[in-house]
Amino acid sequence: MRSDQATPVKLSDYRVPDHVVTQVHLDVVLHPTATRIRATSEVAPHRQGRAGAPLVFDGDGLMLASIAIDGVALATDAYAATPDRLTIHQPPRGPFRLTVETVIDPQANTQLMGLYRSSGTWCTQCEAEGFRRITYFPDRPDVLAVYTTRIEAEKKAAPVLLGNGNLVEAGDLPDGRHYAVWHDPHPKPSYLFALVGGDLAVVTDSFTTRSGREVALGIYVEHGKEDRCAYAMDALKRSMRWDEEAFGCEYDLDVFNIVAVSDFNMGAMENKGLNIFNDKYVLALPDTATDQDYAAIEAIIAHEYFHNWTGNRITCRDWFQLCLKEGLTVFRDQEFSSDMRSRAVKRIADVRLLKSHQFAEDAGPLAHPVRPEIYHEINNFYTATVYEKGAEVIRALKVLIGETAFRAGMDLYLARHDGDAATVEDFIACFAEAGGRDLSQFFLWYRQSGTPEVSVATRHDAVAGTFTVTLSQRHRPTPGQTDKQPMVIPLAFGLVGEDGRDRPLLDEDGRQVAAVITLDEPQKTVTFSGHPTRPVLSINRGFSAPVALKTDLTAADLAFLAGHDGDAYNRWQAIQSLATEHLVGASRGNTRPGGADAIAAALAHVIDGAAADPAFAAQALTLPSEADIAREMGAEVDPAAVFAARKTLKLHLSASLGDRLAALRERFATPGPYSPDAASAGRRALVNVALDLWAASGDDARLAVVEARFAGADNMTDRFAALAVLAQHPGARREAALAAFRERYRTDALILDKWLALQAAIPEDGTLARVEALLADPAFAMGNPNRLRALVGGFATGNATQFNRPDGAGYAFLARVVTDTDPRNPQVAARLLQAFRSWRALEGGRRSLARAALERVAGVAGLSPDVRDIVDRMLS
Ligand code: 0A1
Ligand code: ZN
Repeated sequence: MRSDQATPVKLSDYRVPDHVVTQVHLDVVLHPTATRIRATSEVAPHRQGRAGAPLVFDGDGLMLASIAIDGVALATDAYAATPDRLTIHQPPRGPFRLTVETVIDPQANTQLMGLYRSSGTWCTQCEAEGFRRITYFPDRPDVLAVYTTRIEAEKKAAPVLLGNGNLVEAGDLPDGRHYAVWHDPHPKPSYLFALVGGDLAVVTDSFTTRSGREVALGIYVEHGKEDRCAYAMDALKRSMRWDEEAFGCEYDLDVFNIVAVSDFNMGAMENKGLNIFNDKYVLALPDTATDQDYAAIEAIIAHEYFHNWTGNRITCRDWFQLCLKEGLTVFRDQEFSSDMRSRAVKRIADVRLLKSHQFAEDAGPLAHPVRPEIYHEINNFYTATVYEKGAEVIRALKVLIGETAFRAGMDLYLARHDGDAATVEDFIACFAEAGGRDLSQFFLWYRQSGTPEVSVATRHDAVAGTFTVTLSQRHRPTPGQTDKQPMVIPLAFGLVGEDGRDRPLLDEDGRQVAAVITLDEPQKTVTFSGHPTRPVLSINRGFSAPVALKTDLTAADLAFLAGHDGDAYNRWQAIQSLATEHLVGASRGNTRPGGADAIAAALAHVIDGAAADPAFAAQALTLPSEADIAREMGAEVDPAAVFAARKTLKLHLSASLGDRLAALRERFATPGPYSPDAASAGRRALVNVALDLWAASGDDARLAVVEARFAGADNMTDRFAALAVLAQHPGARREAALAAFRERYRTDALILDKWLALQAAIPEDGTLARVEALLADPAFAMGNPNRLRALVGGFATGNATQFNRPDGAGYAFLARVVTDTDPRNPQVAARLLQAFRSWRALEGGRRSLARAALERVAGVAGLSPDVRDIVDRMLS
């Protein structure tokens, strides 16, 4: 296994490969511990490569069994093969056929990269650099080849054999064996290669593309889980249709298969024609999945499908361009979900996620640009910055150049770069051309890390009837970046009059102006006329730019916007700002008199108007999280004080809004059997968030109602929501409900993950001991990423007071799990370790305990490059 890789990879070092592979024939004989792979590649020197260069192919932990060129075995002095590299000293000057044979052990592959086994199924994960764990190959995204894969296995162990592309041949062999041959006509990089072999059930369907191609759809799952695939299949068909309508992208093979596996490092993978999924994002029934699970399945099914064009047909030149496929595909899946559900509510959910994950990343030691320029371990760059900020940057581009130019730019990109391994420059050039403008300043969004801060000051002149807005931008230093340039920041806005309606936007000369201010200098002042009375500024509407905003809006302005802003996103934001300001103050021991009452009044208004959009009301009633408050505080954070401040506010709201909250249960009860549609989900979300606030008082009669809802629920959403409320309140009711849930789902690991995560998040001193005990529960398995993320990840990222215990035991626990996990699965270990990413913002005592824990990790010999990279950056 690789460890402590020393030399970083730099964008500026990019060179074309010396050799390319245009076609590959893979012959794979599956075996649990000795799978044999014969790879025959058509190799040619690259036109712009170095003439006469040796051939160097990547490997990772490989053993070469044989090697031949054009059918002739190579003399041992003609090449050198180490586990991580194959070198042919003097390869032929023209095209030739190289055959290499390797033997690998899928059973022993606990990293879950390359070819591995999950519950007896052989499957692959090749992004980013996993293909080199299967065979020697130029394992880089700019080498595009046509793949033909023959898979052979014992028929009993693997009746199902799947590959990329279309099935061209299959048949039986002697001795109970069989084979299948798959051919993918679309040239692709090695990271999109996949194969699956196993004893799986399949659910089938079909889709006819707009030009009339019949596509056979299959979702492969463990036997007995067939009834849990219907929602994923439906989401897939809706994705295929939507991509045709919204982006003109049509599917391009006769087959599209999805395989759900139970051991997977990430969410899912877009392998050409053969998407492989973490089963968490496929399987759903009303009794097993929450509304949130359904929404995540819809989004991830769509995301992987949309990669077929943005990622697969147009791929990345190198891994620095990761956002080219990821940011764009997240943007596309967000648009899809917005069209399927409520746009405003989706936007709020996306911004919540962005702020909690990406803003936190950008503010700490792991900050990096959307397009990084250096990395030690590419696996650590599948980040919120590359994905979520990468999507936000595209959204901001759309606001900046307008919808028409944006669509024209997308069309141009898809047409011009089909079949290419492209760069972010190629992408942006299409919009510059389509919009007829210079986007070089815009490109800073890809190069500068950190969240831009925008300050807004306003001045009203009643005599002149003018309203003046002064905006300025500030960029704090981030790792490796001290001097930054002013960026171009498109801020959608409106001026809201006393009647709650937007006033006309007129410049000083009375001319109508656009509803976007583009801040492209350090400071900018804009004056509007026609305002004898002061309007209220609603800015960054729809979160048009991913910035941290500081405004001079008063608490009264915020309350007004919460009730009247025509932009739903900003109505939500106003409430959040009101609550956050209060909670930040309270966490530092300063509360403004009447602060909690003002919040209660705003929420009462939300409740009274909830019928207009229950899902929106649910978002508005959800208080800022502990992490949200900590992020706003920025430094010297005491998580116990944050928790106490939030708890106090909840108690206040529980008391003052009690009857209103209770009434929501009746008003918004969902009639009839469970349906995961957005409208019903919105009603449930509202009822359940109200239940949580209402029961926050801890009053026994209220908890009895919650307990009854838990026992009587006919779907997972309501059952789990009630359980989560009970979990906040120590006592017999909680323990009984947890035990009942455990018993009901005892054979369903995926559902017990919810049970593990919920207990890990209990904000009480006893939780660490509970978590340690759960490590020994049969529901837990250290080797399974979902289990680890649920229990240990749930504790480290979902339980601010207990992970940040003042005695440091939470930190020590995480450090221990990370170092234990690292030798087995470095990627998962490195991800868990990122729970420390905001450690520098803690108050002194916790800060030094966190540092000590990180230093202990750093001191472990033989760390993987993944963990070494994270811990080094965290401490530097
Ligand atoms: N491209 C996938 C993400 C992914 C990345 C790495 C993986 O293996 C370690 C797996 C999946 C996506 O964006 O969905
Ligand atoms: Zn993706």
